[in-house]
Amino acid sequence: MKLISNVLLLIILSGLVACSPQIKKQSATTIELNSGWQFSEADQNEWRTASVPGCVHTDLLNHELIEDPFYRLNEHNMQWIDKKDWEYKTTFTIDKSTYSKEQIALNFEGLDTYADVYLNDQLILKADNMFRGWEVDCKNVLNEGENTLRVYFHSPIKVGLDIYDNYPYVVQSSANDLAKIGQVPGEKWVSPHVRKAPYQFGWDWGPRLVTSGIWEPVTLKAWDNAQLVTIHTQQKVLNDSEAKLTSTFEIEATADETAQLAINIDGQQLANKKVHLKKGTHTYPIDFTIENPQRWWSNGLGEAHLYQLEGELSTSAGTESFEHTLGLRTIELVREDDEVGRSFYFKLNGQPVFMKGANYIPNDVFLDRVSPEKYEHIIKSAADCHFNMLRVWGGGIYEKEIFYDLCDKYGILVWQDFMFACNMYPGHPEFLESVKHEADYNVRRLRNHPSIALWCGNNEILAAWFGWGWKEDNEKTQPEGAKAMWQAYKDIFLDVLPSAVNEFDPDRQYWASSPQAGDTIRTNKIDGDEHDWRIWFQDVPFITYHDGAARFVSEYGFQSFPELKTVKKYALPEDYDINSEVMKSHQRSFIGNGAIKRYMDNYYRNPKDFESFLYVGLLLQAEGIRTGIEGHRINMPTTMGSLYWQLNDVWPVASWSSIDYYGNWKALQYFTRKAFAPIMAVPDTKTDDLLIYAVSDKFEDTPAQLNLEILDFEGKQLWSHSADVNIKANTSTIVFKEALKSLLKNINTSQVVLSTKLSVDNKLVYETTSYFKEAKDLILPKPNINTKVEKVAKGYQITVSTDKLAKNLYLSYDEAEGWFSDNYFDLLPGESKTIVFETKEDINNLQKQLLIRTIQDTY
Ligand code: BMA
Repeated sequence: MKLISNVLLLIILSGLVACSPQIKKQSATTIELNSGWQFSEADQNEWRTASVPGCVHTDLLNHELIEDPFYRLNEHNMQWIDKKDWEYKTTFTIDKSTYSKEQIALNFEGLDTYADVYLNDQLILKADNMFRGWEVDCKNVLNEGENTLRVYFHSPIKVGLDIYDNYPYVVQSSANDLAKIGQVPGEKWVSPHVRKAPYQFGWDWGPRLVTSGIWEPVTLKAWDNAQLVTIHTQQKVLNDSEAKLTSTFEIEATADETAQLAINIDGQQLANKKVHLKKGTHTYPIDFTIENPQRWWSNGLGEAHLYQLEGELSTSAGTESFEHTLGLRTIELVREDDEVGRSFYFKLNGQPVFMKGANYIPNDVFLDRVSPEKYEHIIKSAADCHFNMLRVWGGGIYEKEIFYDLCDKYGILVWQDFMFACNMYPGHPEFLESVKHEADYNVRRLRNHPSIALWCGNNEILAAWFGWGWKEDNEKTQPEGAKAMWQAYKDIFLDVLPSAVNEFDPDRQYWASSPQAGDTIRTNKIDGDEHDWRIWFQDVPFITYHDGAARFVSEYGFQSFPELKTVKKYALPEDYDINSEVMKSHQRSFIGNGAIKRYMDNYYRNPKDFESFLYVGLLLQAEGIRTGIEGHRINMPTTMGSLYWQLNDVWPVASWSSIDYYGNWKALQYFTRKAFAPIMAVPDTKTDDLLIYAVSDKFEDTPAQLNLEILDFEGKQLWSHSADVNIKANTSTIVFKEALKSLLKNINTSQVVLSTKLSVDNKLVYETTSYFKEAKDLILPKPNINTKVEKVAKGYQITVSTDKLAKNLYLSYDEAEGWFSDNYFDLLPGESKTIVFETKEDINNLQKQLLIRTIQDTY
């Protein structure tokens, strides 16, 4: 009924207001200014074509003025770039009708970082923060006809050094600021002072390549009467029969005027309203109702249903619209006292949901290189592996729109950090002002995305201040500085940022630091979120993950080098040794190689060569983090989140990532698809009993069949067990328990595999293999593996079969780009499996080119 009455109203009103798209009179003209740009080193007058959006490094690369910065040790020779100033310029023409508009503004959506902008040689803007947009009125400086726009970028290092040298104390940074590689005089940490992507100054998985450039689009907007600045849509009521919403229009008007607002959902007008615009910038709410709403669910729990919202402002000058996607859901971070301590879990649409996912960093050190396809590949990979959350970590960037659009679409919730990580920060008024603008800008930009679940102030600063000795060290060496740094912490993370959330996105919660326990303490196991780095940094075994970790594990991880195919892109055969200069330079963790080696010795036999080392290293990481995910999930509902460190890479490197820089899935990514499965079984063979946990994310109990088998490596069944089990909803339950001593009485545990299968309605929903000994202690026979390769529409289909256990079978085409539908899996004796290698390339001599490896080949 409601809809019909709105349609009628529309017909009546259409006589008054131009509503149909065909007859829409544009009230605003928007011109893109992203072409015709040139760049030059400042004062050198050597102008060459440039890309906008872009950066100086990729422009130099496109002109072959520098070599590939990722290749071998090239990064070290490119440190001069960030010590120079650079200029960008373009010309554009303004026609009469645009020029005659009342208001004309230039919009810079992102300038990296210290940028003086000149229009027709007149300074119109001095920018100093990469993370915000800038709108500049330019009517008085603009010409009808030709105009020149010039942007002068000051070296962020030189500006940073200037601030650093004149600052009353040293702002504590971490060793992630690779000032030494950056060849910064005195190895000074300038990064805390510069509001620019922290990871470009280096990180323990990243190169030191500090860019300058116009990294987001530039537009010019001209308008008469009024402009629709933005819309914020808030959900007031959501139940099965209706969603009541309010869209608040922010409108800037040049004079008082009567205007018309309208809301269209999926092309249908649901509300309109006459408003009296007041001169200046003001807000105007309009209410509307969606009948029988479809909810937005996170991946795995239902459809991530999206509505398309279009808000229209019509004045006597014409109609302007603003669009955003709309997802109807409730989300809440639940913090309640309980028998363990205090909960930390997300409730989506009223249901507690275990968060499965990873930490996300930018996809390149040069942001302009990340194609829409790359974004989609990364987020679709996460969704395909049952992730429902990514944490946009605070040392990268507030991501581009496309990232959140994809998360909305694939049902991936976003834990959104503000861009502050592992540094203390200055707290002088100009800095706080800059941070305030940055926070306001990004909260306003992103708040309509249903995927965003939480705003978080920073990464590991609270932990560093209280737990890494920063407080004590600074209190000793620079007491006044220590006081000032803590005050700045409170100002930024307990005032400026939460105020921005409160003001512009009051429906979402704010969490000051990750990790944090309670409201103040850095970390503990009973309250808040936790970064569990005992594994990796403290050398404890992987099984420690089963110890009943914290309430929500927002970081934990283990490194690997990428596969050989990726190593080949940055290293020569003569570098194939993890201690070579090139490989060491592509390993940024100060404990990296040693930690990998020590853990490898605990679980695997010594790999016989470099290629074997890479492959075993990938398995080591995958097994370790699988143990982590399983440990967290079996601890449900005490633990309600497992976000490992880290999903992706910014360059080809040894890191904690599960997908390498080129988009190849490491073994870990394949393992997450199993470990994050909606229903899974976790065999635990590490205590006196064989325990089988069944874990479910479903909201109803699932009757299932459990099948267990112990097989020798030739395929002979030595023991089996089948039972009907009830898999309890949204928790973890033990569905099998038997003393290992009696179970393994006559069994040689170095020669057997345990196969665990869960079936629902006679359909296999989960299977996994486990062992009673570490891989190094297994006596593995040499399997005979058969392969058959056929061309299929998407690429090639490979069928593999084996006579004996093929442990962690790995397939690769070193020379072809593509993606294997499965890899690094155990193939049981007598089993066969069909895998698709998706590729656009034609591969000659397929059978020969296919490389196959199992653990048995590594020693
Ligand atoms: C955490 C992250 C990153 C870092 C990772 C590995 O501290 O927040 O700072 O890269 O650990 O050391």
